[in-house]
Amino acid sequence: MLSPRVLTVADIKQEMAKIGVDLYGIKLMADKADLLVIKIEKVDHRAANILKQEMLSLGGETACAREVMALKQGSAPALLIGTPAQYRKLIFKLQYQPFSLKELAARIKNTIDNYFRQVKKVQLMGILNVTPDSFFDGGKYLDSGLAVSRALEMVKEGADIIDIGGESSRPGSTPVSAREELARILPIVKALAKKTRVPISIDTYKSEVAAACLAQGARIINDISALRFDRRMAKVVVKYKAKVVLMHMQGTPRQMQKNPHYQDVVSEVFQFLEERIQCAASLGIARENIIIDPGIGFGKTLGHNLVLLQKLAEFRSLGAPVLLGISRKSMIGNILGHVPGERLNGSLAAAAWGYFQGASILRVHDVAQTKELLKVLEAIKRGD
Ligand code: 8Y7
Repeated sequence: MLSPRVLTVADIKQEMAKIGVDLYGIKLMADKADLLVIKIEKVDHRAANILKQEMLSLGGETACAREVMALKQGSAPALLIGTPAQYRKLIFKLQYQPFSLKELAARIKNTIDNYFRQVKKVQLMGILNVTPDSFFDGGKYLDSGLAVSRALEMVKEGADIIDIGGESSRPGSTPVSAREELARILPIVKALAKKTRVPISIDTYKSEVAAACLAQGARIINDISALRFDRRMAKVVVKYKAKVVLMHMQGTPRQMQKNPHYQDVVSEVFQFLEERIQCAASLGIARENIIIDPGIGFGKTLGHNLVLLQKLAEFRSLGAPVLLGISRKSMIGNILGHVPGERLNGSLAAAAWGYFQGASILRVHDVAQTKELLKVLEAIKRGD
């Protein structure tokens, strides 16, 4: 029998080995099984014409609006279509081209490398809210002894990071002072840092809160403003060589859900994060200390959140680990019609999606349950 069947691209190398293709051949040919579409947001028309010709000559494509081909002055988006092998040749050929194509070639190379970089092991960030008003666990851990116990319990359950927050960022919530925020979380950070080596993350946008907690052993700053709300934050992160989460948010927690609006939510969030990475790096934060996050639910409608999740893998092109926070959020409630206490199944479904899209860190309330989910997914991925 001929038995023709479509193979999943993930195992192309394995399939080649099985039929006796030699190692060099595998290396050469596996690249041709992949088709990568790369969007460039703004290409000079003249450069786009060269990209069109070069990609066509390599058997690939460059798609752009008709006006671009008319060679009128200006710039426009373009979609490159090709295999990794074709991009390699393109990058080489662009070295000798004008209109900043050499720089574009370097960016394309970097983007492909970033996109294909494997997540070593997905990490779980367990959420600990020490607030009276967080939507799920608000008021539960106001006693610092209870809070520390819950954190240690999450460590036992498999948390790789504990994220401690002292100010709720739920839509319409009222800000608290740095003093109040510190009074809530600093005793917990102090006690916890002595009891576990699991990195402590501080969910704050205030440099004063960050500095005090980093001085007591916290290692990560989870800044929902991506260093925008407090101009001294970057300096504190640099001083303590901390990691920082740069999250996208449209507006401020108080009014972000009033009327979220985007032309193209994925492009806009992507470009925002690209700009914040550049800003953080220019202020002295090491690239390897930067984590990015599309900010599910922060100034976004259900539709915006769904499209961001659908395209989550695209954010890997930025070369920073991607954090996904979706646990028990209203987005899950909007789909299922459930209150926060009944959103575990939905949260696990979203976590599984995040895993397959290449998220590096999942921020969750339910560490034990998500850990089991990951164990099963990892076994399937490994195939043993
Ligand atoms: C996120 C977050 C919250 C998130 C990051 C909630 C503090 C709302 N969500 N931080 N914080 N990403 N990095 O539902 O998605 O937990 S608060």
